[in-house]
Amino acid sequence: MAEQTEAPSVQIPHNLSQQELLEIYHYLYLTRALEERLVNLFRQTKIVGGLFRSLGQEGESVASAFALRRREDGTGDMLSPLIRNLGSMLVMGARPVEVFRQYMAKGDSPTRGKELNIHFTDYYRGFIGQISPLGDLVPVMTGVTLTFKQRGEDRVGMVYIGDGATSTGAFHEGINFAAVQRCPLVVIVENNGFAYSTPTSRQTAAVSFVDKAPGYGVAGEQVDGNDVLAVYGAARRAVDRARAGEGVTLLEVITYRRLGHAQHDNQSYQSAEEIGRWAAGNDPVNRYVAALLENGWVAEAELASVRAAVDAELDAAEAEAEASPLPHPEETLEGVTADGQLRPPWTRLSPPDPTRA
Ligand SMILES: Cc1ncc(C[n+]2csc(CCOP(=O)(O)OP(=O)(O)O)c2C)c(N)n1
Ligand SMILES: [Mg+2]
Repeated sequence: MAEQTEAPSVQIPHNLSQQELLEIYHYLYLTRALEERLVNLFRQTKIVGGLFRSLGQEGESVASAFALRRREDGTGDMLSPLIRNLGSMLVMGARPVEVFRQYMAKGDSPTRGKELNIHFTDYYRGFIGQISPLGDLVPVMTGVTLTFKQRGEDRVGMVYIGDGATSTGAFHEGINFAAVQRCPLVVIVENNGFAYSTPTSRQTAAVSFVDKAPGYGVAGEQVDGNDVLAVYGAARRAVDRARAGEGVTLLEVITYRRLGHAQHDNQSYQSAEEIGRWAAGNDPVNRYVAALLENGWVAEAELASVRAAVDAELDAAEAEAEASPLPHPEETLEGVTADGQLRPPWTRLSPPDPTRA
């Protein structure tokens, strides 16, 4: 039994309940623990392709997605995550076993071994998996939210974009059109200091990304991305604005990429001192836990029972995914085209006739 907490002297912000605070903690811990297990699998060469971590950014992913209306029947809000938004996917209902299977390219993974990591989509749970060309999901989510508006559906979209990806034409076209159409869209610019090895200062001459909001005629807000409750509050305001028909918000979250671009990147271009500073005093999970305990909003025993439940869930999910079969080779071309018919490889100008091979 979890011990009873005393009535808190400081009010929990943003109308969150104690239960919701624990739910947020569940997703934060789940994201970090799941990624740590993925690192072990990567080192055992059980992961196919790269491994991208969100260490230090779990807070903004989880807290922003938590502001959305989450349903599993295709009537809720919708988000489009990036490679570092595992936390957002989990909040929307992605299951750890699916993530393990994806990373291990198993035959029963959501994309049946055809896509990597967290690149998968579920319209019912409300996530549209990212594609590699950066920035392109902004116009896609503009289209999605324009559809919500035209159909009169009470739904909101959220799209994440890195500091680096704001330099693409797609970002500009997408946010501009969404602004003009007053789409119910929240654009989250994750300013984590780097785009691969390029620092943010070489990405834009603007002092900050939120300064771009007035240029597009949209609402703008900047928030400390490692303050979980502040991110939730800002995302909540942006989502409420969108739902009220007040159009787009550009929300800049300030955070820091504490690891390299992916596991293969030794981040030699980042200063060890700077990484250490963010790790020691500015870890989003530690800061969140400190706020919960200092204000008496939850008890340590309740956090411990969340961790125990997540660890057990991950043990089961990992074992299940390890036991999953690899894809059958003959499935390689199945589900690749919409009509299900096999087409010659588009990369060849004069495709060979397979019946004569
Ligand atoms: C249009 C395009 N250009 C380049 C790349 C290669 N690329 C993949 S991730 C990345 C860095 C992205 O940085 P940022 O947008 O800041 O996101 P972060 O990795 O920091 O989360 C680059 C250059 C790409 N996928 N798409
Ligand atoms: Mg970046």
